[in-house]
Amino acid sequence: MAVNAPVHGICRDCLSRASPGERRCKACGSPRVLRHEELGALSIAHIDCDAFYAAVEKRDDPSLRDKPVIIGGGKRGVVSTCCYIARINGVRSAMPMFKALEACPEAVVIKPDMEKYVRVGRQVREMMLALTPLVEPLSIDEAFLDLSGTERLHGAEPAFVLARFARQVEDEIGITVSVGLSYCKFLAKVASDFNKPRGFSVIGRDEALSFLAQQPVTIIWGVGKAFSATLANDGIRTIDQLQRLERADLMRRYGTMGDRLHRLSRGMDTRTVEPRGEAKSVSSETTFDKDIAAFEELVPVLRALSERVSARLKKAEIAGRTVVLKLKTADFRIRTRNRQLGDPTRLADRIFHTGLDMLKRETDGTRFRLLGIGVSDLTDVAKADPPDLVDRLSHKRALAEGAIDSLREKYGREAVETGYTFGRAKKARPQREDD
Ligand code: DCP
Ligand code: MG
Repeated sequence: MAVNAPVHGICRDCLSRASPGERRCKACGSPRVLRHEELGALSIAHIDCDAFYAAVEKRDDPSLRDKPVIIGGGKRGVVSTCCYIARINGVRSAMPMFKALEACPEAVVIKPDMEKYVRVGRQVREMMLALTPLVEPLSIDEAFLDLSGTERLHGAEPAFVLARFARQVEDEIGITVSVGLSYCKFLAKVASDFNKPRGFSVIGRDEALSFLAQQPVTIIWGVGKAFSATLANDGIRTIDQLQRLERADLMRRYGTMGDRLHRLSRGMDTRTVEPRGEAKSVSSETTFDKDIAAFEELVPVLRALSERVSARLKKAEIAGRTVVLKLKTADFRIRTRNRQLGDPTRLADRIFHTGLDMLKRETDGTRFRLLGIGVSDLTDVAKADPPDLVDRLSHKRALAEGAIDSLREKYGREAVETGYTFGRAKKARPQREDD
């Protein structure tokens, strides 16, 4: 197709096809013409909304348009996000509010309205799903999309479909997004972050190695503060240094992470875009008012959350075979731990004790801001918690739990509190839940 010839382009404002050699779009004069040699051949995208919460608030109050806006505050007193004007002044996500206001005293501070953001996030996701069923959400405002094989359906190549999508989000929802387009998830995500806001970056196969060579190791998925410090200690700061090391050498030094460094530093990433289907897990989580490090303080919370999960499993008549523990550290790192059970369960007690065992290993002085527990590998309740469990005690526990459940049904949930939540149930009750 002629439009896929290397030098042709797409105007991101009026969506006209731009001819070779035109710096600006002939139709509308816009300089935002997308051009790339591999434009017609790439189909894995990552889309991330720009300054998401702040963009929604600006949309809803046009008087904020040219002002620095910070979303945050509340009990934790930190910045959730801020608009790009505030970023010019040095404000960043997760910064204490007092520091943010020192950096940008004229900023308008707005308390987050999560319900509204979830609503807008869903709208954006619906629009993505109109492009392809292969949408893998990563968070409220970002997702991977696989547009392979959709060219005939859309009558246009993925790059064009994505440019049209970005415009449509601006026109219909009133916020902006940044798009990354590549041949794999890793580079699509790197690309979407590349010229935010309102960005559209393309990383092709031919340039992947040379592009990566110039980047710091921190752009690699899984290389956070601690690991990049380890690498820096070994004298490794940029990806070209990784590219020069053998796989075996990297694995000897860093174990499985070494393998990942080897592959990603060379732009080798075969992970597929995994759409989120039917509920694959049932879970409950809570964010604390204040970070917690002490095991004994986390235990009653875990108990209360396990009971919630169990109640929902019982109501839906399902059970799960894998217990999943989730923790978010004070510096926003997510840790998840899984354990598979012999038989699926819907009992709070089994969920709790399995979670407790995993929690023990994680409480090493790290401060946590979030704790969650859930089960996955869902099955029909018929196979759950058979009475002939290897662990004979658990049958007794199951019976006891049945009795507790019927008491609760009769007298309400405060009527029966187990030892772990007794007297602390109010504090331990989750404030926020995710399915
Ligand atoms: N968020 C938060 N606390 C953080 C980071 C993010 O509450 N430490 C929230 C607010 C953000 C939203 O999640 O609006 C999306 O996170 P992003 O990292 O995508 O940040 P933004 O969309 O705000 O900005 P960017 O333009 O960099 O994507
Ligand atoms: Mg974002």
